[in-house]
Amino acid sequence: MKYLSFFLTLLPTFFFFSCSSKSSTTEDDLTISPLAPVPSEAQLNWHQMELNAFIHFTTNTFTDKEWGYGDESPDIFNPTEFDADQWVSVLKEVGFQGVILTCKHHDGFVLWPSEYTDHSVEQSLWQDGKGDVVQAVSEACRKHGLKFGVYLSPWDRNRVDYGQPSYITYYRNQLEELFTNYGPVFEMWFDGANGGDGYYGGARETREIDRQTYYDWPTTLDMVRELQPKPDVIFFSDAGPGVRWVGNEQGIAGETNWNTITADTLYAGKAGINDLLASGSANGTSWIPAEVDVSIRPGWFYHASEDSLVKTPEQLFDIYLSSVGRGSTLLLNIPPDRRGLLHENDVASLRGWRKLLDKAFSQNLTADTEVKADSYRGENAEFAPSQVTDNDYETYWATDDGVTTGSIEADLGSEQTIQYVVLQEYIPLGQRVSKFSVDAWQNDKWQTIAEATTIGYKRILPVDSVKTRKVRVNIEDAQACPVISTVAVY
Ligand code: FUL
Repeated sequence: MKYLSFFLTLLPTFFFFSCSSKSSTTEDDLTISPLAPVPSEAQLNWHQMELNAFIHFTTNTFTDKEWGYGDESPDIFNPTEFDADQWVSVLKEVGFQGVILTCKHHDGFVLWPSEYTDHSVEQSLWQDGKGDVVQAVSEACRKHGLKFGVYLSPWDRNRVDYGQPSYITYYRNQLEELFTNYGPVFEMWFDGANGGDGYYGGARETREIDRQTYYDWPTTLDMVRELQPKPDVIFFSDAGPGVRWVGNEQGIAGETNWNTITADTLYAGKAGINDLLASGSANGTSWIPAEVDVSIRPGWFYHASEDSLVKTPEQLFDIYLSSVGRGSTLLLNIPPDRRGLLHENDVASLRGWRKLLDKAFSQNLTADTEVKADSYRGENAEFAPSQVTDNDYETYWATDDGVTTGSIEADLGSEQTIQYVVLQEYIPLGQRVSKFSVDAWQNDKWQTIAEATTIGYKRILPVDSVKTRKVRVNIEDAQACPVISTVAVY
């Protein structure tokens, strides 16, 4: 036992040296050292979800506002055909893996019958005050096999004590209800928005809080972790710690997108950090990937005036490329209407988008083709180039330690027209690649058809209908030996 623990103590040191070593790999030492930081199990699961849906629904849906002031009467919340099953079955059909619901937005109206406030569905006309949106959505998620997540706005324009310590207790009490009564929660979303003015129990004034200290997030997050030890909750905020905001609401992750960032000086709502959030940093000290949140409509909430402005399938497809296709997860907002249903236009757009995705990515032309590389780790079959086309994320092509460049080539068997090149790094071992290019064999020579920087969990490069029989991916720079799970061509 003693020897084992001695060995375990040495393990990190061993990893450190072998990780930073520039010497080449020896035959008996082929294990690839993780390049820290690496994702937690929950973060890895989150990456693999790729598509999550956001649901914005509250009194705003009935007042036509985006940010309710906090003085709305609960009576106005009265969806006539509320059907969470319709929402979740459509979301499932088009490929979403999880749903995050605005359980309370900035106006403070609470979508479940909370013990701690009289400003909730319990005081509304909806289902005679007996309804519970959180329960309906979490149950529909369980029924359809989607994960359930919560958005609970820290800013509360209704609460009389917003700005005082007692409000933090109120916020934590609400979290306790959400994390105790509705089954597992995969992600908790707390955003940094705070416009200052509000109803605040009748005070109708502007209140400033110190965004860095007021909420005392570390204590709140520890409390949540205790409420739900497993599965781990992913905490979203500008600064993580689970996932970070991408810095814009247009659906665009950075062309360069590191999952790593140094969070020490970041906090939710901090000004001037949007570009950093979009790109992350190569030498960041924590794994906090960017989540791309964007709405299918101009607003986050339903407005009849925006029925004709629902993003088209083509626009959604572009957003998919600039989010999932840049190594992020897409959180697409689809706001239910006043009936309590996803609107026909939104549903039609989602279905059209799914068709485009299926059409674009249905036939991987590298599947079972011959692949070769200029080198592979220890010339051992475990790291052979064929691992990138076996449709198994757990297997990969890798080079020797100290070798941070390499080319891998797929022969498609006959000339094909290609539109997309899809690459995946094996991120449990860290994000490594910082520069790569893609060549196509044309007129008896290699022509560069795409160049980019990071790969991460998934990188999709559109190439403009290139006709070729052979495709070559060149890793031109990496922070450590590249570890590539997938090279696919469509
Ligand atoms: C922002 C909020 O102010 C918006 O209303 C919306 O909820 C968006 C997702 O986050 O911070």
